[in-house]
Amino acid sequence: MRILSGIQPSGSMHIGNYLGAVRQWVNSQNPDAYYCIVDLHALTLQIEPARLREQTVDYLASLLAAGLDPEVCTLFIQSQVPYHAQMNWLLECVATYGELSRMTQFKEKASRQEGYRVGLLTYPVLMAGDILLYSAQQVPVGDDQRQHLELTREIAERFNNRYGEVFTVPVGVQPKASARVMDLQEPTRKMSKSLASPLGLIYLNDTPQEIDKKIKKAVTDTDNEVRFDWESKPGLSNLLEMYSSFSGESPEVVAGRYDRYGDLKRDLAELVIASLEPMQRRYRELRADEGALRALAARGAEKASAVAGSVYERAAAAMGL
Ligand code: ATP
Ligand code: LTN
Repeated sequence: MRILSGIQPSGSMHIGNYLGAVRQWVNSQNPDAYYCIVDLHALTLQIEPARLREQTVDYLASLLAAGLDPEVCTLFIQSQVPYHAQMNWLLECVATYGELSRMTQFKEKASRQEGYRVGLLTYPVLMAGDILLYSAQQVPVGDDQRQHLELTREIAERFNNRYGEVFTVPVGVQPKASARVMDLQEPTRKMSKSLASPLGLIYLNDTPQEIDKKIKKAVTDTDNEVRFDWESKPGLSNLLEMYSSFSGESPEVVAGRYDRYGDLKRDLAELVIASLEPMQRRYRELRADEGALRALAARGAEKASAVAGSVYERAAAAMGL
């Protein structure tokens, strides 16, 4: 199964990224799976160059620590495969201004700043290129990327109709649980790197004390009945679903074991701490050898380029270049 997905090296990786996307990557990795750290996407918002460089390596270590195996799949850095930027231009001449300006994520992010970059608007086109360059059949992503996936399909079909069959039309794949992990402080908003509220996110590298504190302070409601119900109990349901994602039980079964929010929070904190601990240990070992991480990314980019290059050439030729 040909798979491609990407993650932005902005901020630090959080459990929304892990449960919504990266854990699916690990479970579906195979010799035909390509995973990239999308550093070009990270330029759409303000980021210090030195931080971007550093975080890109952090992400390599985090993805390996989470369980990606470079002997099985291909892991690479987007900017090291120049076809992504080239394909972006071809597809900007296929996508329309109207459809890009209707993207929810664009409207949200643009409304929060003055003088936003053109890249913030065209970002889904770059993403479509990421996917189409690898003829991906499946794209494992969190729920927030559904709309961008739909647009990718639309662009692929339009291109194929206009210029001939070049692209595979991909489908987005969401996990059964935790496709949308909510912010612990504002449980009606998704946990997000770019809108980080200090206590709202659990990072994969948080200390046990930080995890404990954030879960204990998570916003719930006041009626004190432990019930899985997103409509009337978003904060509590978010915690139950998180529990269920780490333990493998259904959220209803977890809810049935508790009478008090405090007990659930205590056990959830313990479960999250224990689940992240082995990854944190591996992360520290891997991050210590930056040379090895960079060498691995270079090998990944070489493998990725061979695949992306041939699709790019076909797309360019089909358009008359
Ligand atoms: P931002 O919110 O600033 O756009 P992000 O936290 O969404 O950033 P990305 O690198 O853009 O991070 O996303 C990587 C993957 O993680 C994507 O597949 C995305 O759908 C998924 N993801 C992000 N946030 C969540 C979340 N709260 N719950 C589930 N999946 C998520
Ligand atoms: N837009 C995504 C990140 C992303 C991506 C991709 C995901 C960039 N390119 C290709 C899947 C496939 C996001 O913001 N989460």
